[in-house]
Amino acid sequence: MKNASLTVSLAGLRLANPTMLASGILGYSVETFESIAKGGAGAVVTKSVGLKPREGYPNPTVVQVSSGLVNAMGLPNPGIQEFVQEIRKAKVALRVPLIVSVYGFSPAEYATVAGRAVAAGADAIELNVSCPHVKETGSEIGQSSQVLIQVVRKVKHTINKPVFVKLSPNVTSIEEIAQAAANAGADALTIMNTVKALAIDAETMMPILANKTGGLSGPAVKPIALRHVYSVYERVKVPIIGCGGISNWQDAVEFLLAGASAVQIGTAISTIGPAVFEKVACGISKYLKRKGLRSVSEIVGLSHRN
Ligand code: RRO
Repeated sequence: MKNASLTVSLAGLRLANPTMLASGILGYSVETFESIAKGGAGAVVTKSVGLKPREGYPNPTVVQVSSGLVNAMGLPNPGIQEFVQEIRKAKVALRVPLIVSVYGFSPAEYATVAGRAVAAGADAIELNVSCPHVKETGSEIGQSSQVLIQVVRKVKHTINKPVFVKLSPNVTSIEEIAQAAANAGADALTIMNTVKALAIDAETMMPILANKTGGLSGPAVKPIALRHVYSVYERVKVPIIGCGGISNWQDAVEFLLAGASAVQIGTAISTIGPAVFEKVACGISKYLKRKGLRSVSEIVGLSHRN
């Protein structure tokens, strides 16, 4: 039997395989994006960029805990004016779709930054409405259906590229928020951002991160993300990108079976390196072949059958 096809069509984008670099884990340079594409990623998502440059929080900004990382970087970024130069270079250098993650403090700001990113060559925009620890943006936008709808509508009116919305697990009903994003025109939903968390040092008797609280990522959050993907898939009819603790092909397959059309990998890069993408893609391919299936799309949502 022939090898299974790993190609995925996601909101109009063509991915050679269903793995993507998750926003946040790596910086803003073309060289980094190239190393991720060489590692086998089907697409890359940049760190979140806003209208103005931001320094982010002082160190320490990341701490390792059992089964994951807690981070509070505080949205450090060069601002869109500076970043468009990297987007332009990346468009020339990269053979995989480039998705620019965008944040703002108002619907108009999200739209302005998204518009500039698309003008510079972004293939799609991912709206960060889920950063757990920066005031007046991130999850403060994404926890209110009303505010989220305004942001998504404004961005959709401004650009003519696919708009992904990255959702927060730190809400009462992710299904309700997901439905609101879809109603407002989201082309895909990325589920999920980090889980609000805290690490304390017993010796100093203080929180470890300078910002005190942060967001947990890595294997510890995988079952939470999987559950959110599973339950949003039953409610909302837009493609889902699974994100949360994926570090091997089995994890990725579980997300596809739960209803994700593609998966994002972030924290696992810090332990496995960029080769994680090829390893995961190769594992999915062997799995499909072993099951006698011909394409990734055949297993999307398959765990929902009665
Ligand atoms: O920069 C951060 O501290 C950060 C962001 Br923007 C985000 O979306 N999620 C996260 O865990 N950290």
